Amino acid sequence: MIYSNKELAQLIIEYCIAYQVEHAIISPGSRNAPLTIGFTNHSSIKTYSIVDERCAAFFALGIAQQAKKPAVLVCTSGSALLNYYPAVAEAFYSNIPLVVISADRPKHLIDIGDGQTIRQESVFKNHSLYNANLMDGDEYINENATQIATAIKIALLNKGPVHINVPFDEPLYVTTKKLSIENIDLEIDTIETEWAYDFKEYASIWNNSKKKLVIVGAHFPSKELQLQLSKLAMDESVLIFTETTSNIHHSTFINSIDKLIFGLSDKEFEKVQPEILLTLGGMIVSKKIKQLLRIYQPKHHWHIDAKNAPDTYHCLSHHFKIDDTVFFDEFLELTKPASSNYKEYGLELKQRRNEKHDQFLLNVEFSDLKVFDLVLASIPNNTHLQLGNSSIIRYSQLFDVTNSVNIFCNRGTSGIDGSTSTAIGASQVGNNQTVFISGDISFFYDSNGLWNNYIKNNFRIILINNGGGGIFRFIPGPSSTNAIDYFETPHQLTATQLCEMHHFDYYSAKNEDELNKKLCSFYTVGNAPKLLEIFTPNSINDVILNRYFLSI
Ligand SMILES: Cc1ncc(C[n+]2csc(CCOP(=O)(O)OP(=O)(O)O)c2C)c(N)n1
Repeated sequence: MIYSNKELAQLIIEYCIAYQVEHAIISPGSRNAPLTIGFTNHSSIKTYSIVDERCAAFFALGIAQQAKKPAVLVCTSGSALLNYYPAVAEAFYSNIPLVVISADRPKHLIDIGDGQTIRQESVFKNHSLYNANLMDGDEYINENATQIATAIKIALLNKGPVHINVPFDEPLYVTTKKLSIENIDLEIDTIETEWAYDFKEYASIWNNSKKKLVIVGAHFPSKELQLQLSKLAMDESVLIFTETTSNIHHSTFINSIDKLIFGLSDKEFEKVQPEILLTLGGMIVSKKIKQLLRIYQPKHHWHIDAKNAPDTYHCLSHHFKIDDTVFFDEFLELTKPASSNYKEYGLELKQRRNEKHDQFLLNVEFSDLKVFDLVLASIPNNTHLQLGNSSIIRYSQLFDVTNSVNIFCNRGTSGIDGSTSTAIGASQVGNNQTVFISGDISFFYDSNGLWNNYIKNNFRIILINNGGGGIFRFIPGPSSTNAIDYFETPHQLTATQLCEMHHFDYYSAKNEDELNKKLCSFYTVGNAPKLLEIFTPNSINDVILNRYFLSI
């Protein structure tokens, strides 16, 4: 076995192993050599080499999102570290465990004119769960060990990003065959979660209410939760709204919130306005439901989450600080059905909207909306689907996706800067085929995401190229200005050359026939990953979407 002779590097790696870290993504540099030597020489950790730190961090985010365990990032000193920030912020808001490890110069070499040196300590402090600023010097070894263990443990337990900044003095490349930290106590505390709740008071309010709305935001697929929610939904006073990213499916749940509530008159929405709003899961994509519930507030808003309770609807009244499945285990025992026509009203609306939706899509012209209809219907069972931000995630909310498909999107910060990298990272975990659907601006933004050696042959990208940021034609505002180009950023780029450079098989379609033909064989495994670029007309996409909403 080969180790760096730096005790701090040895400590970090031993703790990562003790906490069962399995993936480390390393970006190149010299200051981080002790860590690079340490991680790459340890067989129980899979290492990846990714040059661009922004892409490396989103790639790690994708791995951690799927593995539900921390992925480690390792970079050199200077601006390298700052390039992790977008993914750190995304991890912070979407509760994904990341352990960022940055190499630094010892304190006395900061701000004195040494190259590639910036103020690195606690640089992510606004968006991280813990910052371990390690100290240089043998006398600090025990304190450093505690700091490292605390950081990794917090990432794992509290699910979010932590930062460990490690000062290394030169020489950086000296190795040894023996750990010099063997006498250090590497015992790891066991991780326990505790909770104690008396639900009786809440169950009594629940049982006496006739209109109860449950909204499920982004959630890792959970059969247990799905079952619990279907039991809850047997009650005719309960309506369940799910988002595409909730990965919860049931024929009596409302899985297209916007489709249902768009166009409701005030009187009609009053019928939907709940007495109790029970929320769980992460971010909600539907802007409309947030707007409406902020106006038509429920008497009670309870949020279930072991960690946070964002006051999304400006009326949060209680936070059940426990895991949602643990909550329902107890709560379902105490609930009784109430007679009500609340659920019936919601389901009638759903049926009407779905009929209109089908009618509209039957005859609609080739456009972003039609492309979504065709593409989502083509996704094979058991696919792992990653969605880009902007209109991609919004369009997908209007369609049914089969329940064997798991869906993810970076909604923590809704950035367009790392979706490709995240999808490729996510595809490293498990064997299911990963399909990534992206808009053109997001795709070209993160084109460095394709620059790595880990893209599997069964990885697929569907690029909907509408020649710019289509969302800005649809949302009110940009087109009323004389600066629309600065919002939409129109362009003539295509992905052909990127595909050639990164060894993707390239396909394209510009009408329905071509698209149907290309989709037929698109998912079958070949000798290279594939990208299908679909060109849609930006001049009518927004008109069609507006017509769609009016018609349903
Ligand atoms: C890092 C970052 N910069 C800017 C934005 C603002 N923004 C939101 S959507 C968008 C355009 C996205 O266009 P595209 O990916 O082509 O998707 P479309 O809207 O056409 O579906 C921009 C620039 C953002 N979300 N994230």
